Amino acid sequence: MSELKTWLKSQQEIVDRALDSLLPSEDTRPTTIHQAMRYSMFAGGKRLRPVLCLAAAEACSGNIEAALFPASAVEVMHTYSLVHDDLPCMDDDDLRRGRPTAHVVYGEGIAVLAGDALLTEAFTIVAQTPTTKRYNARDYVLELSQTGGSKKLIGGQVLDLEGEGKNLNQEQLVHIHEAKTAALLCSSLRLGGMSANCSAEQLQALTDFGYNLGLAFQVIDDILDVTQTTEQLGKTAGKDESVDKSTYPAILGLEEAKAEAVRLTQLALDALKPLGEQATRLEQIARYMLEREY
Ligand code: GRG
Repeated sequence: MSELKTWLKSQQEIVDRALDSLLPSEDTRPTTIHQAMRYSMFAGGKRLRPVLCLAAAEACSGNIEAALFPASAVEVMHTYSLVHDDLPCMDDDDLRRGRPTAHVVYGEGIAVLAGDALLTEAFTIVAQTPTTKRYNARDYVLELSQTGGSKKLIGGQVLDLEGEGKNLNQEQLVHIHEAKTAALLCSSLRLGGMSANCSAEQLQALTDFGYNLGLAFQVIDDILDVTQTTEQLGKTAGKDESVDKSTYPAILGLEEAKAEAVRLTQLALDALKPLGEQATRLEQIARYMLEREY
């Protein structure tokens, strides 16, 4: 596992360098907006989506230089969604990744605009992905815009807002997570594959892997929320204890939620079979995500 951690760190550094060169510098006028964009971009995120994008390109015999455009674009879109999600009119969070959120530091107006600018920038970046025999800029932009739109990321946020304070059932919860979490993970993988001129069969494998991995990621995130909170409180975790009503542990209980994470991860791993040995990194990442500390 430590070899994987070293590899992940090296990929994160490569992605950070690409983001640094692709985004407007802090002294580009008007400087406030560019500083706010960079404040949120370089705040210590795990870079999971870009790393998946690069690993998908590798699984389809692609090269990292081409894949760095979609890898950066998905992280920029992800960051926009976090900046807007934290706003007072949404989740109203003061902290993100252990630091004050963008609206706390720069004010609400600049935070809204920084999110808007990041979203726009994501398309500028993804459109620069080199053309392959099968895919071109139109395909890359369509892929990202469908995922960012009202049926996926934004639609998921709408369902989340409308579900606040309600007891959602598992089907409703899955629907939100498909849109809010799985869609962008899926597109990260698909864009990596597309930048590597993947075949239709490879693209389908990456799609199925991304969908199941995205749902597993969310189940694991919900579990960690419970176990880490109860750990902090010095308690033993149990069903429905100190958890939001609309999470997997709240609906299924902690043990069932863990079993669901294992089941979804296995579905993701099964989906990789058509990609053969070249998908080893993707397989390792999926297993590693499941082993995140409970
Ligand atoms: C369009 C405003 C708007 C929102 C779209 C994606 C989203 C909906 C909201 C972001 C908040 C959120 C909790 C999304 C669920 C996905 C998730 C667990 C995000 C956190 O991703 P990590 O863990 O974060 O990869 P880091 O900080 O590592 O980048």
